[in-house]
Amino acid sequence: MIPLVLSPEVAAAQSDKRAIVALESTIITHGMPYPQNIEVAAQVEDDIRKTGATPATIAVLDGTLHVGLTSQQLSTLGQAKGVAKLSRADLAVCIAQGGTGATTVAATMIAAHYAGIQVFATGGIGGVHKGAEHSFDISADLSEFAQTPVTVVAAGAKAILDIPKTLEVLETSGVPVIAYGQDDIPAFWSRSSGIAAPLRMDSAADIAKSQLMRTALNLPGGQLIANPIPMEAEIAASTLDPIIAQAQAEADTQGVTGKAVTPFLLQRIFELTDGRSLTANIALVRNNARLAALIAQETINLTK
Ligand code: PSU
Ligand code: MN
Repeated sequence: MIPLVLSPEVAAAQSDKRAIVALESTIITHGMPYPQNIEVAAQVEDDIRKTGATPATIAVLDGTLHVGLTSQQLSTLGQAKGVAKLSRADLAVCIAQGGTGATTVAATMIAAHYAGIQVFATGGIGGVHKGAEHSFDISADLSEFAQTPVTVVAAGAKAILDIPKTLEVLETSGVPVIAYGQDDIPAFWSRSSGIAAPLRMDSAADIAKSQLMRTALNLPGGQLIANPIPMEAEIAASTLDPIIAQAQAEADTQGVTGKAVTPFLLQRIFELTDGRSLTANIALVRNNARLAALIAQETINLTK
């Protein structure tokens, strides 16, 4: 009934019960400029393959939900103009209307779970935007964590978001926010936000075990793993703070709202840092993919 296609690589990994890591596609269409978006997407997939796990990039192409894209499909999607950004509200509509769209964290979690994939790697999640007390701009990603059992590895909340408010919303929804290997919540481009993480874990095996334990306890929902950017790639928060403030002010002046906010801010920060934000973004996504592959492998080991 659901038009679903697994790539041959993902189908083979499924039937052999091998580790699979889901990847989102909004980061490709709305999160990074062309041509780096396609290069990074391919690189991240290869990072996962090198660990022995299988990558499954998720998108809707002409009304079909794809779990795993061929390199041709990735490249076409990465160059396409005006691709829809699909969150929880948009996924079924896009499929029903035969459309093409890239999946956000929320929609990727839904599709991954539907396809039986338990681990997903990305760069940054959506969260509570600065000024949300006026705009009510809170990403649907947060409520997805409360209901869909997928472990998501991200580099913490991006500094374009209000990190304390994002943590509060996740706490209210009962979502475990777990810093990997440190006490602080990482702040995407910087290793530390100066804010203590609610939880900490130091091994992929523990992360895999706690997701399985949630499910065993009949607790719905997933976990957010906040993995700090590699040291050599980080950008100091003091460098970024004024740039983020400028990008945010421009968004406010230009009346940017809704789905357009996150892509607008990312693009302006890319321009204002002369591309440095992108270099850091690439390093952290690859780092997250490698950790996600370890967690996926541990999950397989524990469920054998
Ligand atoms: N943060 C990033 N890069 C991204 C996104 C967020 O650093 O590409 C994308 C993800 O797909 C995320 C979405 O799920 O933006 C959140 O959008 P919104 O805030 O409109 O829910
Ligand atoms: Mn939003």
